[in-house]
Amino acid sequence: MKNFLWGVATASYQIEGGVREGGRGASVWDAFCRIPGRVHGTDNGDVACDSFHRYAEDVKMLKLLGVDAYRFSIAWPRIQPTGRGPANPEGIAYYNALIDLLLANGITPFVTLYHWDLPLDLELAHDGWRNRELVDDFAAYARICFDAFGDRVRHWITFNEPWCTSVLGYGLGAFPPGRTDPDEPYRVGHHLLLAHAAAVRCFREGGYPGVIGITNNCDWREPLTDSPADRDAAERAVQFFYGWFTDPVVRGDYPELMRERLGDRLPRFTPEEQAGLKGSVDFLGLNHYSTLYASAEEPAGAGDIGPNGNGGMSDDQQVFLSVDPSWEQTDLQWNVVPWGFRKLLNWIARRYPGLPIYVTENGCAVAEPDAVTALDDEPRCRFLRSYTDALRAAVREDALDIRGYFCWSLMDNFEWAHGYTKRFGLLRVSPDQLERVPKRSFYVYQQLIKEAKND
Ligand code: PNW
Repeated sequence: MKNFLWGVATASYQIEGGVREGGRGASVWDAFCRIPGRVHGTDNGDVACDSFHRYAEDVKMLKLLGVDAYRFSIAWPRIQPTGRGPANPEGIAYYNALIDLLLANGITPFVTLYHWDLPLDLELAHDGWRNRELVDDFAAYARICFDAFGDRVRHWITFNEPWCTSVLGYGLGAFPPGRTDPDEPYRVGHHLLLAHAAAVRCFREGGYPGVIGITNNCDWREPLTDSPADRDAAERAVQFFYGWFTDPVVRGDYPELMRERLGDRLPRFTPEEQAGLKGSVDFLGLNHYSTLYASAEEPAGAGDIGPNGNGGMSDDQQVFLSVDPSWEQTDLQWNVVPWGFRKLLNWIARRYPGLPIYVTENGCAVAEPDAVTALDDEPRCRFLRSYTDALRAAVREDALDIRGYFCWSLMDNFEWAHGYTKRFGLLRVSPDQLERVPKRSFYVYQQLIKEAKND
């Protein structure tokens, strides 16, 4: 595959540590980790993979892996410790050093501006994303980043997975600020979309070189049967998932069927806001991890599908989700269904024609109880082969405009509410052993990249 970027992804809070260094302010995740019962054990991101000090080791491993690109995120509280006010020079210096080292090694930086580590002050003193004022705060923060790094960074992502911030943070309470409300996810999502548009406007009006987009997550929903009702249910589920945050940035408004179902519970954009949102991406980012069946009625004998099912928004969608018991599952009970990935890529390309797609995350959690199991991570090797095969079929047979693929993740890291118990890395890193050690999947991915380049 030509003109295709192979990469790996990480996120600031999950790898950096150094939370009280370099003038960094506290983030909502620092606080959330201290609330008993919210995160596994007493796990937190205080040290994580220590990338604040060991970023040169990360780059060395990226080089060895042979990737074209590295997707990482900037911690807002390193740049603006309270989320407002002037830039913190030490924060800028850290990312300058990382970016320069990447470029010196021929690796293209893909920078995510927001991967969930909101400055804590904005939450405590300003109600976080429930407050529309954060739209301007985010745009001001984005401008600082464009000014500081825009001479070298040519690929920008405003938000990582606004669906997770909205649904997990405000609907299910699994992420900060840990709220459970039926309507707040829609309000918060609305503000995130407006903040995206404000940042993109600033990027484009500022004449910075390069491209900007958003990363939305989506699982595939396969109709359980061929009935029109089940097909509609599956379509509805994908529109409520990917469409919620992608229709506005491409077409200027929410999917019609969301409006039909939610009425006034879904906030409205003014015509001016619609104009700002429409076409506010140069590419679409997709984070994809799993597939479920969708049906209009509860399937007979459907078991509990666990925490990644209807996600609290089921009443709004009227979709029932179920699994095929023959599907292999990862250590997070996410289903390994590579054909679902290919179908989703086709769905996206059909609904949003003309936009390049980057797969900004895909990967799997593997149970790795000891070092021997970890280094011989067979299930991850198979996962990567099967998912990159599906991707290559989508590019070559379905002729989709997909420009890159980023494996989640470069290394084991702080897996949010699961702490350090779930492992996604190509490199083994543990809280007591911060040295980066390649697993078998590291070499498999290295090989896959080489093969694909000769395609
Ligand atoms: C993504 N869900 O998170 C994030 O972008 C990463 O930071 C994270 O480590 C990775 O996937 C693996 O979890 C998600 O519940 C978290 O559907 C939860 C869900 C989806 C994605």
